Amino acid sequence: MLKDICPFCYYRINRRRLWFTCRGIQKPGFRQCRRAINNKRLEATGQEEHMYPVFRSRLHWLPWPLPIPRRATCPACRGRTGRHVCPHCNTPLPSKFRDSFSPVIAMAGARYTGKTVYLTVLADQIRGAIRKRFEADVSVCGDAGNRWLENSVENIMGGRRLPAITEQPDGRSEPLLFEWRRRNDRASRYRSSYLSFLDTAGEMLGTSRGVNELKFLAKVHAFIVLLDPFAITDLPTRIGLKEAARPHAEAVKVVQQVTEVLREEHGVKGMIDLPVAVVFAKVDALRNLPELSRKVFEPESQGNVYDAEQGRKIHESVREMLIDLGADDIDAAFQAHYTNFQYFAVSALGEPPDYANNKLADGAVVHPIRVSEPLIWLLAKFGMIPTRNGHA
Ligand SMILES: Nc1nc2c(ncn2[C@@H]2O[C@H](COP(=O)(O)OP(=O)(O)OP(=O)(O)O)[C@@H](O)[C@H]2O)c(=O)[nH]1
Ligand SMILES: [Mg+2]
Ligand SMILES: [Zn+2]
Ligand SMILES: [Zn+2]
Repeated sequence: MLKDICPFCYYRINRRRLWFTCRGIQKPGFRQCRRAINNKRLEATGQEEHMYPVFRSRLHWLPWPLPIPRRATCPACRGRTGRHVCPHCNTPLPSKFRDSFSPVIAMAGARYTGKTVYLTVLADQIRGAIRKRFEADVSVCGDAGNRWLENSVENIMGGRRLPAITEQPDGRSEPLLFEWRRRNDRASRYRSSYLSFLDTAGEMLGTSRGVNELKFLAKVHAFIVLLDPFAITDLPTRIGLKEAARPHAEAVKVVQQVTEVLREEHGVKGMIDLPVAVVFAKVDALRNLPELSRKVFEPESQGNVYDAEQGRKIHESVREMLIDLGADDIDAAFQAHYTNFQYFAVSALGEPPDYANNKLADGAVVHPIRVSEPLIWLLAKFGMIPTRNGHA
């Protein structure tokens, strides 16, 4: 059984034991509750939004699986409410959060790897192509998430500008949360799950400070580790990469740090079984590299299932590329520590941008390559979409 995790603070919670927040509608004769900064929320997520008081249901102690009421009475104003919050960070949760399992996926990668561009393009595909392909009903939760996505899509796809460095002074920002509704077959009801993605600041990885700051990420259900192929040994020189595009941290160091964090947090002595999608970004720049299989640039799978065989082929191609490039230390690091990882090769932009001016190349449009595959693999792993030709 997968544990429930708050999609905002990444703490383990029990979705049948959520707290409530008052809605500010008091019972006649009682004084209305006031909104204020919630200190727990401020501390856990940095959110200063004013909100009504939170409390837990009087029936909180009932042993599971007795039904816990969906609504509760505010102890201060006696108003009724059905709005749930996370007991740890007090962030209001979407109304259907308690109805089914919701995967929380963290993304990590060193500075300049392409995380913000990737998340923007992926999120845009979740709302578009992925939604259609899997006949799901998808929406972004919350004003802040919608605003971030609109801005980011408009900048990259409309304005053809690339993002500035992602700043996170205290190491956190609010994750992007999607509601994903789909029925498993025509007869069944729609089920809602929530997908939470976090765009971390790259400065966390590749530096010694990194390990500590990354700890809060380690409790998630799955990881997308984005690696910069330009951070592989002498590859930048081989492909004649411009100085402006050269990365700061070696890919293998990034992998070692992620492993260290996961190991420590999960307290594992043996192998780490958390699903980890190991994603090489920017593969557009490797188009002419003989070590990378042409498979990566072939058309992607279609249809509303995850194709495990195709997934394995790409995995093997990337693995062979690593070995041929003399980066077998990266592969060795995954083989030695993870039981549940798979390689992916993606490009969010589809072709190299104008690195020096931080924008798309003249005349270029965004045409993503395989960006959705890591997510589709993970959705299949969580049983949210079907798989063919083997296991996810
Ligand atoms: N060739 C190529 N370059 C890319 C692609 N995506 C991003 N880049 C380059 O990588 C740079 C960094 O991208 P970001 O998405 O800002 O990277 P980040 O990982 O969010 O960086 P931080 O926020 O600083 O941690 C961009 O300015 C581009 O130059 C891609 O699909 N192909
Ligand atoms: Mg960024
Ligand atoms: Zn109240
Ligand atoms: Zn929380």
